[in-house]
Amino acid sequence: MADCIFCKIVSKEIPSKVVYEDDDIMAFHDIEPQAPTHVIVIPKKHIQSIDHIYEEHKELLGHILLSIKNIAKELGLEDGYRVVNNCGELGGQTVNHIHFHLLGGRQLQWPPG
Ligand code: D5M
Repeated sequence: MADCIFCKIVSKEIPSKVVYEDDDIMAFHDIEPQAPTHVIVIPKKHIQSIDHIYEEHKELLGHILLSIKNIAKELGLEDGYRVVNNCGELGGQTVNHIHFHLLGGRQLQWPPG
Protein backbone atom coordinates (compact mmCIF):
# COMPACT_ATOMS: atom_id res chain seq x y z
CA MET A 1 0.00 0.00 0.00
CA ALA A 2 1.53 3.25 -1.20
CA ASP A 3 1.13 5.41 1.91
CA CYS A 4 1.63 2.77 4.56
CA ILE A 5 4.70 3.21 6.79
CA PHE A 6 4.89 -0.50 7.58
CA CYS A 7 4.60 -1.48 3.90
CA LYS A 8 7.56 0.85 3.32
CA ILE A 9 9.45 -0.93 6.10
CA VAL A 10 8.67 -4.26 4.39
CA SER A 11 9.97 -2.95 1.04
CA LYS A 12 13.01 -1.41 2.85
CA GLU A 13 12.10 2.07 1.59
CA ILE A 14 12.15 3.02 5.29
CA PRO A 15 14.98 1.49 7.35
CA SER A 16 14.23 -0.50 10.47
CA LYS A 17 16.09 -2.61 12.99
CA VAL A 18 14.90 -6.05 11.91
CA VAL A 19 14.89 -8.82 14.51
CA TYR A 20 13.14 -11.47 12.40
CA GLU A 21 11.99 -11.81 8.81
CA ASP A 22 10.66 -14.59 6.60
CA ASP A 23 8.50 -14.78 3.47
CA ASP A 24 5.34 -13.75 5.29
CA ILE A 25 6.17 -11.68 8.35
CA MET A 26 8.63 -9.17 9.72
CA ALA A 27 9.61 -8.06 13.23
CA PHE A 28 11.51 -4.88 13.99
CA HIS A 29 12.27 -2.62 16.93
CA ASP A 30 9.64 0.03 17.69
CA ILE A 31 10.85 3.57 17.02
CA GLU A 32 9.20 4.80 20.28
CA PRO A 33 9.98 1.97 22.73
CA GLN A 34 7.69 1.69 25.76
CA ALA A 35 9.80 -0.99 27.44
CA PRO A 36 13.45 -2.15 27.32
CA THR A 37 12.35 -4.56 24.59
CA HIS A 38 9.62 -3.31 22.24
CA VAL A 39 9.29 -5.09 18.92
CA ILE A 40 6.58 -4.68 16.28
CA VAL A 41 5.51 -7.86 14.46
CA ILE A 42 3.61 -7.53 11.19
CA PRO A 43 2.45 -9.59 8.23
CA LYS A 44 4.18 -8.41 5.05
CA LYS A 45 0.81 -8.39 3.35
CA HIS A 46 -1.14 -5.20 4.05
CA ILE A 47 -4.09 -5.95 6.30
CA GLN A 48 -5.54 -2.92 8.03
CA SER A 49 -6.47 -4.30 11.46
CA ILE A 50 -8.01 -7.23 13.34
CA ASP A 51 -11.32 -5.94 11.99
CA HIS A 52 -10.03 -6.87 8.54
CA ILE A 53 -9.07 -10.47 9.37
CA TYR A 54 -10.94 -13.25 7.56
CA GLU A 55 -10.82 -17.06 7.32
CA GLU A 56 -8.04 -16.87 4.72
CA HIS A 57 -5.75 -15.21 7.29
CA LYS A 58 -5.99 -17.91 9.98
CA GLU A 59 -2.71 -19.61 9.08
CA LEU A 60 -0.88 -16.29 8.83
CA LEU A 61 -2.12 -15.20 12.26
CA GLY A 62 -1.08 -18.51 13.78
CA HIS A 63 2.34 -18.10 12.22
CA ILE A 64 2.63 -14.62 13.74
CA LEU A 65 1.80 -15.88 17.24
CA LEU A 66 4.23 -18.80 17.04
CA SER A 67 6.91 -16.42 15.76
CA ILE A 68 6.26 -13.99 18.62
CA LYS A 69 6.93 -16.82 21.06
CA ASN A 70 10.20 -17.66 19.28
CA ILE A 71 11.28 -14.00 19.02
CA ALA A 72 10.56 -13.47 22.74
CA LYS A 73 12.79 -16.45 23.52
CA GLU A 74 15.54 -15.14 21.20
CA LEU A 75 15.39 -11.75 22.91
CA GLY A 76 15.72 -13.29 26.37
CA LEU A 77 12.20 -12.56 27.62
CA GLU A 78 11.93 -15.87 29.46
CA ASP A 79 10.42 -14.21 32.57
CA GLY A 80 7.43 -12.93 30.63
CA TYR A 81 6.29 -10.40 28.11
CA ARG A 82 3.16 -8.75 26.76
CA VAL A 83 1.63 -8.89 23.29
CA VAL A 84 -0.62 -5.95 22.39
CA ASN A 85 -2.79 -5.24 19.40
CA ASN A 86 -4.46 -1.85 19.10
CA CYS A 87 -7.48 -1.95 16.80
CA GLY A 88 -9.10 1.14 15.36
CA GLU A 89 -9.20 4.72 16.57
CA LEU A 90 -10.56 4.14 20.08
CA GLY A 91 -8.25 1.16 20.43
CA GLY A 92 -5.30 3.51 19.95
CA GLN A 93 -4.20 2.23 16.54
CA THR A 94 -2.06 4.87 14.82
CA VAL A 95 -0.57 2.78 11.98
CA ASN A 96 -3.27 1.14 9.86
CA HIS A 97 -1.31 -2.03 9.04
CA ILE A 98 -2.11 -4.76 11.55
CA HIS A 99 0.71 -5.18 14.05
CA PHE A 100 1.45 -6.79 17.36
CA HIS A 101 3.56 -5.06 19.99
CA LEU A 102 5.91 -7.41 21.85
CA LEU A 103 6.92 -5.69 25.09
CA GLY A 104 9.22 -6.94 27.81
CA GLY A 105 12.28 -6.39 29.94
CA ARG A 106 10.50 -4.72 32.87
CA GLN A 107 7.53 -5.37 35.16
CA LEU A 108 4.51 -4.41 33.08
CA GLN A 109 1.46 -2.96 34.82
CA TRP A 110 -2.23 -3.71 34.38
CA PRO A 111 -4.65 -2.29 33.37
CA PRO A 112 -3.21 -0.27 30.49
CA GLY A 113 -4.46 3.32 30.12
O1 D5M B 1 1.46 1.54 17.18
C1 D5M B 1 2.25 1.98 16.13
C2 D5M B 1 3.67 1.82 16.57
O2 D5M B 1 4.50 1.91 15.44
C3 D5M B 1 4.14 2.89 17.57
O3 D5M B 1 4.56 2.24 18.77
C4 D5M B 1 5.33 3.54 16.89
C5 D5M B 1 5.69 2.51 15.83
N1 D5M B 1 6.33 3.06 14.65
C6 D5M B 1 5.86 4.04 13.84
N2 D5M B 1 6.70 4.28 12.82
C7 D5M B 1 7.74 3.41 12.99
C8 D5M B 1 8.93 3.16 12.27
N3 D5M B 1 9.26 3.84 11.16
N4 D5M B 1 9.77 2.21 12.74
C9 D5M B 1 9.47 1.51 13.86
N5 D5M B 1 8.34 1.70 14.57
C10 D5M B 1 7.50 2.64 14.15
P1 D5M B 1 -0.12 1.66 17.25
O4 D5M B 1 -0.54 0.38 17.90
O5 D5M B 1 -0.64 1.84 15.86
O6 D5M B 1 -0.36 2.87 18.12
